[in-house]
Amino acid sequence: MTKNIQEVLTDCTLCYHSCGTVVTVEDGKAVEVKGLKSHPLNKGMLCPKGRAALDNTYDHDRLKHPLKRIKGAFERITWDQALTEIAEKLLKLKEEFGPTVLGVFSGSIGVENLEMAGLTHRFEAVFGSPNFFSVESICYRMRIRTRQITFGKYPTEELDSNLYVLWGHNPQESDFPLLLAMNKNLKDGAKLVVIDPKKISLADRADMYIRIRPGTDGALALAMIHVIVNEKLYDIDFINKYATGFDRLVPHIQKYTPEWAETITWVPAPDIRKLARLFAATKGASIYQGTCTQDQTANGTQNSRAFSVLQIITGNINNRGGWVINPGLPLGNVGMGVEEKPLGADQYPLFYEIRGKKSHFGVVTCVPESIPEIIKAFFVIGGNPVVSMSDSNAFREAFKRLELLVVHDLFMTETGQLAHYVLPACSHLEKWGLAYTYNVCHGLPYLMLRKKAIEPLYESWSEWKLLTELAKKLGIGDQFPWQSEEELVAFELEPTGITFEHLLKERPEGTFFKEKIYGMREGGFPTPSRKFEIYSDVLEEIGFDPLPSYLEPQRSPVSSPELLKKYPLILSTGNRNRYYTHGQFRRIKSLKGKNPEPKAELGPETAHTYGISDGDDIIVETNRGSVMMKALVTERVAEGVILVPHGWPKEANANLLTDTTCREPIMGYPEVKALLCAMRKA
Ligand SMILES: Nc1nc2c(c(=O)[nH]1)N[C@H]1C(S)=C(S)[C@@H](COP(=O)(O)OP(=O)(O)OC[C@H]3O[C@@H](n4cnc5c(=O)[nH]c(N)nc54)[C@H](O)[C@@H]3O)O[C@H]1N2
Ligand SMILES: Nc1nc2c(c(=O)[nH]1)N[C@H]1C(S)=C(S)[C@@H](COP(=O)(O)OP(=O)(O)OC[C@H]3O[C@@H](n4cnc5c(=O)[nH]c(N)nc54)[C@H](O)[C@@H]3O)O[C@H]1N2
Ligand code: SF4
Ligand SMILES: [Mo]
Repeated sequence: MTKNIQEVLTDCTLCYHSCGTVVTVEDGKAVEVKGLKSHPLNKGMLCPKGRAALDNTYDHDRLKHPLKRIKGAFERITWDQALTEIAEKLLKLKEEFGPTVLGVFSGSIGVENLEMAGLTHRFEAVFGSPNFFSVESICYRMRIRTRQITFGKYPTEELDSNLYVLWGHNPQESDFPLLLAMNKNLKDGAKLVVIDPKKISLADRADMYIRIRPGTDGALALAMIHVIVNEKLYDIDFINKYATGFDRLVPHIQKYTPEWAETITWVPAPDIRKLARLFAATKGASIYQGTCTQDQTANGTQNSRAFSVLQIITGNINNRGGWVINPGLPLGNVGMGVEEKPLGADQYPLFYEIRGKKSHFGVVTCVPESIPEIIKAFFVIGGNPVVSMSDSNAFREAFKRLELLVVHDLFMTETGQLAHYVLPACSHLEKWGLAYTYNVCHGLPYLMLRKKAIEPLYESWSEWKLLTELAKKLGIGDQFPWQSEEELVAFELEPTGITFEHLLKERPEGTFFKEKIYGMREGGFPTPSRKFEIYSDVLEEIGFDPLPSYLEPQRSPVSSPELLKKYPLILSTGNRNRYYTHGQFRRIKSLKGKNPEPKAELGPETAHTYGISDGDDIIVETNRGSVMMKALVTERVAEGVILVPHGWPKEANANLLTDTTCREPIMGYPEVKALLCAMRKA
């Protein structure tokens, strides 16, 4: 009998980049995955995770049917029983305490998965609760908010640049599309600067490598502004035409000399001057801000502001290779918000609202302290907060206090272990969606259908099916009007004028939905002054510095000398690794084989001081807890610093070391890039 063989053009969702793939399906089974040559992001290449996509989909450990925890053990139940019981419990809690008892969390997978993000958001709003949380309250949205404050819109770093300033960003591990673009552009003469406490391997090809003390990036950026201002290296025509507040920046910046910054950052003043001159002299230069690195420090919002100011005063906005404001894509809005404010909105108002424009996200670091007083039921859809959120112990203890915890995932996770119900989810190959390669992927205005290549395995359900069916049980089914996943995607596409059919039949490889426009537009930008706001009234109104400023990490040799006695080393957590996405894929042999153990990286002198050799088992400890990892001793890491990866399970979970109460003051993000720790041989 001849085999039915199909080639399905779809995207990879093993991380948020959404690279294009070709999946070969034989008689309903996906048998091969390759990179899609015509896709502008990955041009036919796949990273190791992408190549292992089918191992993830067909993993034996996939959750196969709904589970209910009864007296500490999980028992198989039917979907109908699970949804009936969950709905009954939710209605009872709502009746007794009101709808805000429900919190919904969607992880990093929900950032690139429009349907997951939209439907979970809608579900929580229709139920009547404002308490929707995504990883975006610890990652990335801070930079979006800050750039919106400054520019009115969100400009992004592009794939192609004349000067790449990797500022706490390592494309080799975390940003495969950028790595591909850099490989080409560096060969063609683009320049590279790496600012990182670790001399990442790309730094071997850099024009400058700047070794910085973790958490002090703001001081370096301010000193660069100082040099550019005082040496008059700025683009005065650009500033006069398009920016406000430069006159107030000039006196403000005087105190931030390179010598001042040297004592804080460990970067020699002459290097700061050299870096500032290089940056100001290059048209088409971009700061590639670590995707979460800066966000997760005490000065996160102000760091993003300082980077924005550097781009503005050198005229590097909307030019090729600079930061570019991208054409918008109006999509059918699946998500909804409610009038009431979510958790954290009063404490961190800019995360929720800028100039009257609301963004319906709660602050996830506030979740543990709100259970059970405010939140009593919690849904985790595509995330593993007990491992991924800071202060795992606080999340774990809080989740134990919940009356209802529901987890929807492909696999049993540490969060799932605590749940009352664990529900099996489809992989990206088993459902329809819209791949929207956009903000995080360097502003590429590209759209592609995420195609259902195979039928759902076992009893797994998509987010659409789960939330539609649960809504019916709750009596709010009319709020989920889409009869199929395809209908939902068609609804998302409606305002774009590009149809589902067109993408399916004419452009299975995807399409550019708009051309990028470089150059400055007439009529200004959507800020009150119509200009880029170097001086921010928005920040001033809520009591923060309207001009970029510097704040030491809360736990640091400078700000907490008492703590330093017990915890003498600087800890930064969460360096990415190309074989894993956060807590995922450690069960895939081809990936685990490449990086079998969690490794804490430290310099040789530091290792020597503590009697540690490469490969030793070590304990790293903070005021919150300890982890056990292997020591990786390398000259690449600054002395006195330990770099610890996140996403490892149990006793190697980096978030046993972090602290939800240690937060950036403007947006409430956890400080996990600059803490204090101790270390010893295990
Ligand atoms: N393979 C893989 N790719 C991923 C992910 C993954 O888990 N695995 N996660 C994705 C997600 S959700 C995100 S948010 C991004 C994260 O992307 P990024 O936040 O850009 O993280 P990395 O690329 O690991 O780069 C972080 C670099 O910052 C350095 N660093 C640490 N502390 C500091 C500091 O205080 N200052 C400076 N200047 N540098 C510092 C580290 O040494 C490291 O080289 O990656 C995405 N891509
Ligand atoms: N200490 C420290 N902690 C960190 C960081 C750090 O730098 N340092 N980085 C943080 C950052 S930036 C981020 S974004 C977070 C990420 O935090 P999370 O998103 O919570 O982490 P993941 O481990 O990727 O969890 C995703 C889960 O979704 C499941 N999944 C995959 N596909 C689907 C699907 O289609 N449907 C459903 N329902 N489930 C699916 C996976 O099996 C996995 O269990 O981690 C953060 N944690
Ligand atoms: S970078 Fe790798 S894991 Fe991420 S989408 Fe591309 S191929 Fe998939
Ligand atoms: Mo992230």
